[in-house]
Amino acid sequence: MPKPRSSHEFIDTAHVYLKAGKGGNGASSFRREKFIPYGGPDGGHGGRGGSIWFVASANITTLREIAFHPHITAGDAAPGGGNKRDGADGEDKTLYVPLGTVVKREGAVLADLKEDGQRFLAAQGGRGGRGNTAFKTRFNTAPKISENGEPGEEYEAWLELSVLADVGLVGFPNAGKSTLLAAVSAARPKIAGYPFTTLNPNIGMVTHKGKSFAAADIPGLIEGAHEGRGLGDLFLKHVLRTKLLVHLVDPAGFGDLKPEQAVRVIEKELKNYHPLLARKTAILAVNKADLPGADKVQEALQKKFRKKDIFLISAATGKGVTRLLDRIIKLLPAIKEEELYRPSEGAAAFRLPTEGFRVGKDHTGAFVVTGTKVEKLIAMTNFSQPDSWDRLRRIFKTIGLDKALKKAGAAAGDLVRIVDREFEWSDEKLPEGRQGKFAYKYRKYKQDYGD
Ligand SMILES: Nc1nc2c(ncn2[C@@H]2O[C@H](COP(=O)(O)OP(=O)(O)OP(=O)(O)O)[C@@H](O)[C@H]2O)c(=O)[nH]1
Ligand SMILES: [Mg+2]
Repeated sequence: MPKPRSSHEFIDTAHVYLKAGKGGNGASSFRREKFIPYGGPDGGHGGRGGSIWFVASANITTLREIAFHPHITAGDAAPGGGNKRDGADGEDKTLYVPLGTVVKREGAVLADLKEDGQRFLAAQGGRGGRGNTAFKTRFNTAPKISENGEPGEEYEAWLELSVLADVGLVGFPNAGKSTLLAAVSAARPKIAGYPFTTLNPNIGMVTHKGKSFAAADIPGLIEGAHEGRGLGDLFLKHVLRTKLLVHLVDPAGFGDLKPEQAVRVIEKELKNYHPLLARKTAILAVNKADLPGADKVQEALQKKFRKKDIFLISAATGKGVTRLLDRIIKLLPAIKEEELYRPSEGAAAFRLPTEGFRVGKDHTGAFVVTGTKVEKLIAMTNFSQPDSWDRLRRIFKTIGLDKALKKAGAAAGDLVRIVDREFEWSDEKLPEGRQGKFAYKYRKYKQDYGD
């Protein structure tokens, strides 16, 4: 499991391992009463395994907690008992994530958690196994069959935070991005007269003339950021979802770069990171208007970028800031948010049990059967009950597994492996009432499931 990127407070990715709770085993039991030596079946059902939920919360700003505790489990359920007692459900686990957290599995987006309180069922707990009361039929009034609980859903997920803000502040280090955010919102980012003061995104809510929007200040960019220079482009994903960029320009330029060159470098870096950033509406603003020469820089830039309306502001004195905010609240309502993370078919796609199965062969010549439905049947069969075992053989026949194995060349004595069980193939005619080609003989292949 890759280590979180840094031990710093702000963590925006987490690679986690989810394991929902196992369903409880069903019970096989019979009523005992005076004068009724052999009462009816009364085995209760197992409880439902606990599920894992992610809930978006405006009070959380980082994936830190989750990144440092990546093994996430929910509670197993209790088994059913006699006297029709059903087992207790396993406890759910709820994890709070910041707004803007995207959940991925095998590259597919399962969920994009954007709204406060939005819940996502990340891993479903297993169904409880049915007790023997459920298997009573007209022909079998005393079934000695009960199911094991279904295993909980289990997989590795990637969480990625891409903060949700309407406006992103970009530019070279030291341009005054944090100063501007502090001037217009209640956010208190660190401000200092040296580059790379800001190491994490800061978000502030701006209220201007009755309108509100969220603004994000990210660490400064330098040439080659998309190749990892400076703090690189690690933080550019946090402006991907903004509607509008405010590109702040230091009238002194940056290092040897003149302001005009500096503007072009930032524009190139944005474009190289993602074409979407180049397409975004961007406002250019020359900051530090209180310093001599800033107005000349603004005029010169205006001549070079004729199509743009270039602002002249001072984040420190507030000069020109009202006009800039006026423009932002005027533009924002008309800009549509681009759907970046479309939850494809969502988690449901991974949950559909595949009806089919595959028959293959391993290097020892044993037949290997795979498929979610078949594997689940194995997990839920109580092999200590001959009747359950019989039921499984019947199901294998019904779903065509016997035929498929025969077609694949299975002969008497061959081994058939499904998950952690090994069965012996039999060609013998089975006694009355018994069906299927799987011999009684079976053994566990790997670990013990504990039934
Ligand atoms: N004179 C003057 N100085 C300013 C103004 N705005 C910011 N500064 C100064 O510029 C320096 C850098 O400001 P920051 O807000 O930290 O710059 P930044 O763009 O956030 O820088 P990084 O976080 O390193 O990317 C600080 O010393 C500020 O006081 C302004 O309008 N006028
Ligand atoms: Mg800063």
